[in-house]
Amino acid sequence: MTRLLYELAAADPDLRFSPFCWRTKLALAHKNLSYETVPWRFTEKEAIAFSGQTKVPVLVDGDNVIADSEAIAAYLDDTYPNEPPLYGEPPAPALTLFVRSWTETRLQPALLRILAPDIFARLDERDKDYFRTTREERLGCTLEELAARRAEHVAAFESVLTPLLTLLSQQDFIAGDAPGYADHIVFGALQWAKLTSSTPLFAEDSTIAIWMAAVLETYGLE
Ligand SMILES: N[C@@H](CCC(=O)N[C@@H](CS)C(=O)NCC(=O)O)C(=O)O
Repeated sequence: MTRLLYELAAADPDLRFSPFCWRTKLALAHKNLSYETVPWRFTEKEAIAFSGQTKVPVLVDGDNVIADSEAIAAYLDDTYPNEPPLYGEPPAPALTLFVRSWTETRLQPALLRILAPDIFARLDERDKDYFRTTREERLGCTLEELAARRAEHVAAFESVLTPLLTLLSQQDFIAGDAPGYADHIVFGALQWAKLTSSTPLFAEDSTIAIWMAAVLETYGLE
């Protein structure tokens, strides 16, 4: 059986930059599950219509179709209980929810203000109008206005990072001695930044870069 993951791609089909898809890719690696990816662009809604919604990641696992990174993580723990758990025992699932909440309400919005113009430049031509319209509406300003205030947005991002840097100065991973789904969630956001930002947002010898490399190394990924 081939397991399929529909994953967001840029004009370059090898540039897979979605923070949510990265969560799922690390979750699959954590569960020792192999898969093939299907590159997908923002405007290819019909290609994932079978999943009943309009976003990626979408996982096709045999007869099961699961959309939404959170639903996929829960499905993987339910379906593959003999593989290492993503969430672990209580209270870890509840604490992971807090990490997700911080990532989605603080970290990713701060990054989107920096990255949106850079992502736009990397997108397939077919996606550009859609991305500009939806993101300018979401952010309340044009991509050009965002780019003009990049330094301000980078400073805001650095401030948002403080709790993560404090944590990683005391332990190797967010989940403790080894990465768990909380690490996958935050890694996805920072990998999105690493792959799309026109200028590096953290140095190669920074705490963030060292932690990201350790997460990848855990799963034998590059
Ligand atoms: N809650 C969803 C969010 C997924 C999501 O927003 N995916 C983006 C790619 S990073 C997407 O497919 N966007 C399609 C669009 O904006 O139309 C999850 O956790 O999987």
